[in-house]
Amino acid sequence: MANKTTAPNPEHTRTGMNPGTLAAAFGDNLNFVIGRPLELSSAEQRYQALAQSVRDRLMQRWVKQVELQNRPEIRDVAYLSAEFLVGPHLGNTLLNLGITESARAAMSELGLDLEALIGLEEEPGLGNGGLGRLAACYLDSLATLGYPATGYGIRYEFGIFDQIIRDGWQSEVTDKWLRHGNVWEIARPEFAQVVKLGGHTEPYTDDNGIYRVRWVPGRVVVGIPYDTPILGYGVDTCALLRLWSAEAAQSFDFEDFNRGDYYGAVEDKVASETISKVLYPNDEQFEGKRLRLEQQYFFVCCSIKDMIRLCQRRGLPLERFHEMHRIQLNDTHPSVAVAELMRQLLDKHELAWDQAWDITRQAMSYTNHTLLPEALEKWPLPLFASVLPRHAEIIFEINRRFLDEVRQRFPGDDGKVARLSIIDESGEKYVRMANLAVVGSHAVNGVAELHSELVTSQLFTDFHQMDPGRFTNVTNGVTPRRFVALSNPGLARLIDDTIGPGWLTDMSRLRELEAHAGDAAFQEAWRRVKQDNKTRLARIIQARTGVTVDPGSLFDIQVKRIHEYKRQHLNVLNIIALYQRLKHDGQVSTMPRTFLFGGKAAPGYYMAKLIIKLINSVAEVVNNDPEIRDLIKVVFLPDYNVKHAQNIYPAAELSEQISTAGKEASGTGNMKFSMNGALTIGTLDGANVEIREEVGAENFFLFGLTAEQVQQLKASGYNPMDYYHGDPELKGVIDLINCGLFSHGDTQLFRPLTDHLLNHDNYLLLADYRAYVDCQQQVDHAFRDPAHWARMSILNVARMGKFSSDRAIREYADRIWQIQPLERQIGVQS
Ligand code: F58
Repeated sequence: MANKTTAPNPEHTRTGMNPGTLAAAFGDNLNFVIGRPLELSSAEQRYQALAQSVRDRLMQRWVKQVELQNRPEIRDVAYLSAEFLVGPHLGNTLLNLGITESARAAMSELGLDLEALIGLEEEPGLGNGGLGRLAACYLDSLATLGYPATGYGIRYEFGIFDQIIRDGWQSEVTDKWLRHGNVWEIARPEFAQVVKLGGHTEPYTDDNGIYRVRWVPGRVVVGIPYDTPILGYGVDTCALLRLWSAEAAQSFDFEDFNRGDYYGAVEDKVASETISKVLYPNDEQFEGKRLRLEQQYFFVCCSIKDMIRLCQRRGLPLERFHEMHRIQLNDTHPSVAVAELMRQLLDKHELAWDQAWDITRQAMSYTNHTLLPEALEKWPLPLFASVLPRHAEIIFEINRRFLDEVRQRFPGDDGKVARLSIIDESGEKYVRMANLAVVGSHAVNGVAELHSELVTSQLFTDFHQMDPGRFTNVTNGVTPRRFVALSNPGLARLIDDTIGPGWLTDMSRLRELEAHAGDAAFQEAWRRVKQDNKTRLARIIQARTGVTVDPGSLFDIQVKRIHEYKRQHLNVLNIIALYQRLKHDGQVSTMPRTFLFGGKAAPGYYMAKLIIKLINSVAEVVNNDPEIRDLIKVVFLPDYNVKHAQNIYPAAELSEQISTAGKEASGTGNMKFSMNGALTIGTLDGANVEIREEVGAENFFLFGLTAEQVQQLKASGYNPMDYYHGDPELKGVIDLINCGLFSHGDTQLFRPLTDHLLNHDNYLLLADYRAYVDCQQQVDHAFRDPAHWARMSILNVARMGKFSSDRAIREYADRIWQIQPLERQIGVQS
């Protein structure tokens, strides 16, 4: 191989950044790590060799940082999250190292195509959607801004299922993402932790006569950490992603085995390893399964013990734990951390209650991501206590002390006590994890201004009244590195050429594009980038679905989890209305449009699955109707994930953000679309409100009821039938679904959906229908003026600075964690 490359300095094959050394590194790794000659290697093996080569360069930087960070005075962030949806690593790490072009040259020197190799990576789908992806964007920003940080989570053996569409229906296939191994992680068995589960507690008096409790577990499992450094963009700093994998305490029970009980011997191993086996694929729907609670406790326990280990390694007394570690709870999934840190400090390290509580509260902060009542976690007390008997006791004691305080401040207000209690005692007893998270944290934040307002006014009203200072807002952000530079290199290049580099780490600089928004030549270049991206996506659509779409048509896209509150079916109602108009009214014209959908439904969520079936059924009819003359096309792209998202956002012209106002906490897809020059059609929900404020009302297609109007309408007795009977077009659309036009004459197939809309319509589709279809006509009208559209698109990108995850992370760092970048922390001391 070496004779094919420019002679490299062998000392640098693990670290060198030029094409020659990268090619040599690739050859070395292919030979010595993978054990294959180039000629006989598979595409997968070549990917492995390239990934190994990039990993070496990553590790070089990580090792340096570990050294710098290993001081007692360094404060770090522990981001606790049951999900991290990081996406493929190779392309992103090349980008962040600044060696994409070197790698491309190195590969082409060997006759290989870099993009093809990048495309082979299997993404770790360790999350459901927005919440998991947010955690990944935050790691990118923490690394880029140089804050010392660890993301702690679970190394699920099976991530979110792969979605396939059969006869228009979703089916799920297990995601074997570790099939070919995972180059990016390093197992660290030396930092394994033991986790107790079940059993009972025993009180005792210690040698000093102090009352103590010991937990005698029913079983123990071991957590093995797997580390993936996440490199920042254009810097040498990394964040660490540390994911725990569950193993049996003894990999085999030899006693049972020797007795001849082979199955008994492996049973414990299987049960232990089940804990990190699979990600629960539900979004916005709480499922009170014992295994889920065990997963949550498993990773929280391992992570807290790991933080304590670090304190001890750096010689910091545990009394100062909170000075070293700031713990962010990404929703309530890790909120048992409040009780676990207390348990460690009290039972193991023998601190007094008040001091342990002080440390816990100063260390913890909690982010709320949803108001939907069905998503709020509450564990039946008997289940909770059987898995975590000691934590149940500690939570009771936290609650007793807290409610004493409440009673003192609000004497006689039993209603308030009942509402604030961590234990729901209104019927069967439950542990309310959100209440535990609020009581145990010094800061609680929502994820967009409107959401944070609703968090205090509707969800945690009583907590807010007691301590308003604890509540704050941090509007979500997304990383422009993955979602602009990596996904949309054409746009990134055009921006670089226009305003120079620097905007990727200072998104406010995009404002400089405003000066060019009206420039015809710039608009033309802008449109060309979009056109290329659309052409590429059209090819992908063709290859993956067989549907031919016109790259000249308006690309109107809704990609996100399928959920009634997100209202994909409102989008469908508009498509059917348009279809009807085109068929029956010869006067009607429309700009050609491609309606694209993508997203997974929770496997047990029947209505969401029926919505997918409806989309595919409408697609089948519309796409094959010769009278429509290909003016509109409807496509459902299967298996929406991070990798596919990277091809979708850059090609979008219209971003559908049409949730019922007050239901979408923030949304982050809305930001990714807009950063790529799509205009938004949306309600005043979540971060849409702030996006519209930033980009300007005239550059945003707004429709629909406000959150307040939604509440008023519901309070005054909403009757969807009134809208059905009051709007002949709407009635026609629903009747058309019911008459079997989209279901081969089956008049029953979509009844559950249409009946629900007509009789309940919890998410007010019918109330918002007229405003939505009218707004879609404004979109059609606006799209007829390419110069005006281009101007609006440019202004959207120019004004999206606020939604960089860098801004969000700085807010967390300054206002919640009180933490400085590593360089500054070291500077302060020396
Ligand atoms: C999402 N939540 C919100 N939850 O719906 C979205 O508005 C917000 O932008 C995003 O968080 C980030 O703040 C979300 O994705 C989940 O997927 C949970 C997974 C675990 C079970 C419960 C839902």
